[in-house]
Amino acid sequence: MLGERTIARPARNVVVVEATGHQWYWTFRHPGAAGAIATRDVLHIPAGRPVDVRIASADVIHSFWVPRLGGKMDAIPGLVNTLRIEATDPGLFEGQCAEFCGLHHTSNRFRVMAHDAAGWAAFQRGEE
Ligand SMILES: [Cu+2]
Repeated sequence: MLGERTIARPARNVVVVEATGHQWYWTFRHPGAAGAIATRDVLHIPAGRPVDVRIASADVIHSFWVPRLGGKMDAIPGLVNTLRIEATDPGLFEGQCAEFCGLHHTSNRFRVMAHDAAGWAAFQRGEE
């Protein structure tokens, strides 16, 4: 790990998740009731709470971008960059890699599922 940068400010009730870019998919890790929950190409978050996404890369430079949830942040090998996002309401949001990362860059997409409180609790119990 070369270092760590963040643009996020401290907040109450913040949820921390991890996103890792790959050629050509994304993996995510979330806090679960019985340990971390790993997914591929779908990031799960609670709606109405700030979420710090700790963004890394497994290979080349990618960029994590969910247009409807705000800014984008580079995924750089050896570095963890933190981007704070928040979904006002539950729903499904499209995300994509915003940095050319090779042959299948344009299909390096993912989705963000923002759950209501009950849905987030169920996800954390491994029920969905
Ligand atoms: Cu890309």
